[in-house]
Amino acid sequence: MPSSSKPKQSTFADDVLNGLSAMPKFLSSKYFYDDEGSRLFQEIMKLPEYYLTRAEFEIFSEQTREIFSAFNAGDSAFDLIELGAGDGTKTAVLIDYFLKQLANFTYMPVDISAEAQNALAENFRAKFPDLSIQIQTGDYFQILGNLQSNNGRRKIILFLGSNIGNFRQEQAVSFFKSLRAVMNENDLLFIGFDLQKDPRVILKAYDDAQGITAAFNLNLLKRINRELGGNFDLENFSHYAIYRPTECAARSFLISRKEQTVRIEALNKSFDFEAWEPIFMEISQKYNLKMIEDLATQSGFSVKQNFFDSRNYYTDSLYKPVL
Ligand code: AVI
Repeated sequence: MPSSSKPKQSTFADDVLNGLSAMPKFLSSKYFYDDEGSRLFQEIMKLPEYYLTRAEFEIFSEQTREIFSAFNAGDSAFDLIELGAGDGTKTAVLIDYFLKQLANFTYMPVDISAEAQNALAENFRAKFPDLSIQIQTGDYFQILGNLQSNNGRRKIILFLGSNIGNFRQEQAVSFFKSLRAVMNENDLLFIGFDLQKDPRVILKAYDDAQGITAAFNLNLLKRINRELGGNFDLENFSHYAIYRPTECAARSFLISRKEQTVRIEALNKSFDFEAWEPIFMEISQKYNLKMIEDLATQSGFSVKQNFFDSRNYYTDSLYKPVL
């Protein structure tokens, strides 16, 4: 494809302009993860209220053997490809077991940022000297597309941590359809879904007592100040989270505590806020089994197996391509 016909990737500045000009205003949570945002997210994962990470870790630790046999197809070699690997703590549990079973596989963490990847690779090389590891930096679909045509090995793709929950329904379908398009019939997709449960438990996970989630949201305003020359006064905004059981979705907002105007130099524009006006920041979709099945069907997969934690708070779901 000639480069001029490629769809233009929107930039941080474009997205901020778009979101703050809309009614109601919004910002995209994909921009939460600058250095400080990534550090705050590490803290969130350790919070007593944020059950998601521990639930998925329990599944990986308690059902390692079952996961291995669901992944395994005889003794054929495979690539274990992790999209957005983070620090790889959960995956390390699988890798340790797979190596002990003498499985023939290569671990491929995929991320757009090389920095996190290098730290992960260094850690895993020290921990697992026998592991074959190949860092892949760049666009998910391009990398998977290259693997599809190049090496012909089975691919097991991991998309963990309930990351799919931060997509709207139509975005989730289109994301999985794009993955399906670069998968072969024996490949598998392993996805972490946070399940519906007592709404009070969910709400607390997004409104913790120490205020770390509030700082995580407010950090995006700090990022706009630093990178785009904004003058948001963080004291004038407060974090507010809701969970709507009819939609199975938690949402977070930053609320303008007073009437104010914020200037963003890089956009050469000022934005007016009314008192108590919200900025929609993030959706965290929760699922039930019917929604997980429907998502599979709509995007060209069927559900091969679900793995649950002991409280049924969370599931890792194994999707296989439908021909
Ligand atoms: C990364 N993602 C799955 C987290 C979630 O639970 O939606 C992000 C997060 N937002 C607030 N706390 C954690």
